[in-house]
Amino acid sequence: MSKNREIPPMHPASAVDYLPPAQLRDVQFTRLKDMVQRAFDHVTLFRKRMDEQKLKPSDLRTLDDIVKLPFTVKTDLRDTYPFGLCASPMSEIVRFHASSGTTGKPIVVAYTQEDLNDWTRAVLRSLAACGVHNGDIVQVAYGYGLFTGGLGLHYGAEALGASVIPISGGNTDRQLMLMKDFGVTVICCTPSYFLHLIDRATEMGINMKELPLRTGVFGAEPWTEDMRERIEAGSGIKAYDIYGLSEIAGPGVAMECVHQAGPHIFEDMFYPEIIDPKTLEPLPDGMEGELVLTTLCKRAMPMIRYRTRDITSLEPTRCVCGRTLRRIRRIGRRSDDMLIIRGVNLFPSQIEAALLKVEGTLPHYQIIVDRQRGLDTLEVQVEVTADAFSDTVSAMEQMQKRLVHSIETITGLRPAVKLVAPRTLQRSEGKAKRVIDKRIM
Ligand code: DLL
Repeated sequence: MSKNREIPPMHPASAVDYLPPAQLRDVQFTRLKDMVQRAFDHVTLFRKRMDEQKLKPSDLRTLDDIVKLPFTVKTDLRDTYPFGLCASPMSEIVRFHASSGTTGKPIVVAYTQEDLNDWTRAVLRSLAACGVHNGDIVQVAYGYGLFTGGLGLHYGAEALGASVIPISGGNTDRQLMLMKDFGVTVICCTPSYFLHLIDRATEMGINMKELPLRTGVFGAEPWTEDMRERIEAGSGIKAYDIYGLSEIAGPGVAMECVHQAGPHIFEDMFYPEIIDPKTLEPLPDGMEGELVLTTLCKRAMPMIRYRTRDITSLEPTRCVCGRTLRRIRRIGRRSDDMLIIRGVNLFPSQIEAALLKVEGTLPHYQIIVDRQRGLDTLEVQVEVTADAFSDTVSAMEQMQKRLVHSIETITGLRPAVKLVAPRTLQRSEGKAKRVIDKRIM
């Protein structure tokens, strides 16, 4: 079967992707003023910070004044857990999602129905940008649930008029069976999982190049141009980069168009800045730094100058597609120690919090991340006290089980846990080297 690569006519929701820059700035400024007023009126932490800086929403005279506003960081969500940053009453909130925090508790994000509609529109525009249309059969293999990937792509694809298979993550053989039997044309999952699907398809005697599958919508973790080449050569599809984060909405904050030249930010909804992560000073387009995003439409949980910790730059040139939305360079690293394992965010401090809950362990551990046949693996080596180490085999097994359970409860990831004798793990002079990441992308 041949892969149909015809580019569909522009979807009406995408018209705003092409707004003249001056008009786009007008839209951004009007929305920013409303957003800041809303946060000032309803979010205690934001109001307190504005008061400390002797700032009022009316001090925003132009869009560029955004640099005067205080930043928001991930720990603000932790410190106000679960609902402290909400600007809407519970009677207007219709959905929560959650993502990893830096300790035992997740960070929580809330949406009103209008927020969900806006997010759906952003995902619709994302899918339309890479040529997905009604008539497509879309397999959503991102996780459904508290993670934003599954439900985010689900509603966007439905709104586009595509037929959605809400299969969620995992169960690889079933994924491949449905892909083949239903004639799936679009797959949405993490790029590493898709590499795994290619490997397994080969083992099962399925030639992906002969399937109607033509488009992959890949994100939620860093990936490289090399991975794109491997994916495209191994499956005959076109692979597109989708970016997003729970704090801002979920997937669909930025998305590549058919030219595959870096994700366009939906700037009418999410205002981007790049700052130097050390000095916090704004950087011009083209310079690499930390991406800071301000939600321009969100009601339930406005985010003002949220420090994403993702390192990138804003492309100074216009894309050949004609969109006026700026593009970010592919995100390859972060300015903090967050790891992404099978699409799940993990902070080493969460592992530490989990270990502390189990008696007999020492505060020395090492996290070893690897990739086997496209799938990330996680091993945690933990030093245990001399007493615990000389205990019976069954006592050691019990302890190992408790550790696996504790880590799984806090992180959502089930690691292999290896107990080691005191003083086995290498000590470093300065900062302990907690993470060994052996993945080559
Ligand atoms: O990963 C939302 C998402 C779902 C995006 C599905 C794309 C597809 P979080 O779990 O909050 O949300 O993780 C957000 O993941 O700050 C980045 O560090 C990383 N990330 C997301 N997309 C990309 C990407 C979702 N395309 C964090 N490239 C972000 C590199 C990405 N990193």
